[in-house]
Amino acid sequence: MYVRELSTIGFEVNRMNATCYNEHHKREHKKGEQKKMIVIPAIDLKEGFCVRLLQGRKEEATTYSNDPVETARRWVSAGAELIHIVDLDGAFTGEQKNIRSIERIREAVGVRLEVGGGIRGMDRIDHLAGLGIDRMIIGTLAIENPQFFCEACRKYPGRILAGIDAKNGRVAIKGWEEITERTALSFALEMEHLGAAGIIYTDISKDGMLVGPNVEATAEIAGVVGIPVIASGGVSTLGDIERLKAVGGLYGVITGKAIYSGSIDLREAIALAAV
Ligand code: AMZ
Repeated sequence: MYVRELSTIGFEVNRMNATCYNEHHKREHKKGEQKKMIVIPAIDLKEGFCVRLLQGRKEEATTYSNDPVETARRWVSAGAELIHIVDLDGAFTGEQKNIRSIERIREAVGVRLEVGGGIRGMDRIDHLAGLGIDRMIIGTLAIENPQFFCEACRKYPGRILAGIDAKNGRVAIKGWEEITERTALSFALEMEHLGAAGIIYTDISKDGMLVGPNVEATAEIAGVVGIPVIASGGVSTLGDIERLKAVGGLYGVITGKAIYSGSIDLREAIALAAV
């Protein structure tokens, strides 16, 4: 299976500008040697509110706060060193709608911030970088325009992450309302080739469901790429964090609903993952 996937990648990459390879990230990240992970709290923004969705469906939003800055401060005071922010309006429509909230979070906290959702052009990346956002996450445009993804990686080395959101192993885009033919595995390999600084792998059927992460699929992705992988979707207990740690070599895990609903205490999760 891997052979077929890899040859697909070779074909796709060959069609593109050969100068677009970024060798710098290759195999720098040593897999399986360490179990320590960071726990990354998520702030998903919809019309300025902090929400959580069920399996990404916008009509099933639960609002947790009308104050994203206060939420960010809360995660920082629990020990977060990196916050994952998604502009959901941006992901669904392609037009970022929560930039002001993101800007205010940036002004309020000193920890690293990664932002995705609605990044559909270099001007959007430039703008976020200008605001002091540390890492930008690209999903839809990485599928639609790999050349662009590659150019972004060259312009912002170490700061562009591929957001790979999968449903039954196939990559979803545009707010997860469109499922492509691409397998998450082949896409992950392509993203690594093109210079991604890391991969955020989300299992859509688990997201917001508090049913436990898809450990097998995450391990499969982490097993084939040499860049850092962050697991996302479904984490609901400290046991889930233990299971992801046991995979070995995962850079981190994103948690959303679990910390908002209180099924996980962020401080405890950070401490557990850090050893
Ligand atoms: O919940 C959703 N429906 C959703 C979501 N959380 N749709 C997209 N996203 C996130 C992805 C990634 O971080 O996980 O938005 C980012 C990708 O956005 P885009 O606009 O580049 O496809």
